Amino acid sequence: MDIENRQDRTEPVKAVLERARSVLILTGAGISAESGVPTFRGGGGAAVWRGMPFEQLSSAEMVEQNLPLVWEWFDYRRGVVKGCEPNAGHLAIAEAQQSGRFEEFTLVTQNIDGLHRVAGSQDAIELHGDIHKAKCLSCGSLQALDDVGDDERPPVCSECFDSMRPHVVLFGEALDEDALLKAYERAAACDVCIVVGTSAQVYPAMHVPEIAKREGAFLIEVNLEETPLTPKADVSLFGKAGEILPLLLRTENEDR
Ligand code: BV8
Ligand code: ZN
Repeated sequence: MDIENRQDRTEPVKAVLERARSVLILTGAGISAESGVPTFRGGGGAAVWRGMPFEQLSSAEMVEQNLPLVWEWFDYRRGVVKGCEPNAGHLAIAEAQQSGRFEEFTLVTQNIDGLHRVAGSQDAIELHGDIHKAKCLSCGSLQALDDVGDDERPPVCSECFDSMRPHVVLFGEALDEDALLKAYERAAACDVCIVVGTSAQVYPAMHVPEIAKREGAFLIEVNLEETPLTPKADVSLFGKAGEILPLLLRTENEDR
């Protein structure tokens, strides 16, 4: 089926959602774009900083080579996020979870901006960490960055006094096992998997929709453009997440 026919097929897709018992939503940077958070690969602006590509700045070796620069990079990114509010896409996902209309509702995000939490989503699986937290290099204890303040970089762990790093999974680093396994389990069990605003290039996060599809889920993609996931999706809804998700996730009788 060519792309044109897929566009704006929200109605039939809503019918599939009406029958769903378990829904899993995977989000990427695109869901925060309308909140003003730059994306990585769609020319959104975060791709290069101080002449370095973000993959190099956000890499495991950079933590060893130049932890102060890694802090500068994430403090800069946190500053950008601080001025951003959740958009209608984040809110539609939080409302769908709160509505209780699905027996099982799982939100998995690749984003580290915390906007799903601000929008009211509970228990989101943050596969790539949280830009608002610091993690100790030695004992692994986590601390909210608002508590450690901006004066000391790198922050000092209150438990063991070693240096702390951003609590973010960098390229070349393993994801949290438990978080990943939980995401895989929920993906294998879901009836509908909705993938929103991701260029579908980063692994192992992109195993999540692949597992869902393999185990029989109806796969819906919401993006501005085609991605490597498009050929695997049952439906791709092309457009802005902030416009499509409220249409897709809100039921008729919800007063809007
Ligand atoms: C690991 C935190 C091993 C940091 C991130 C070759 C092949 C396959 C894999 C690899 C490979 N070479 C290397 C790898 C592994 C690598 C990887 O997948 N690389 C890719 C790029 C090829 N993966 C890793 O390194 C992972 N670790 O493999 O470790 C290991 C195992 C055991 C022990 C030790 C080691 C770690 C990956 C996590 C890296 N950290 N983020 C930070 O934020 O700085 S990933 C980073 O990319 C972000 O988290 C981001 O979320 C993620 C994915 O990007 P997207 O979210 O998709 O964003 P993007 O800008 O790309 O796309 C935005 C999309 O939105 C676009 O499609 C656009 O059209 C759309 N959009 C825009 N506006 C809207 C919209 N859609 C709807 N509405 C809109 N308004
Ligand atoms: Zn410590």
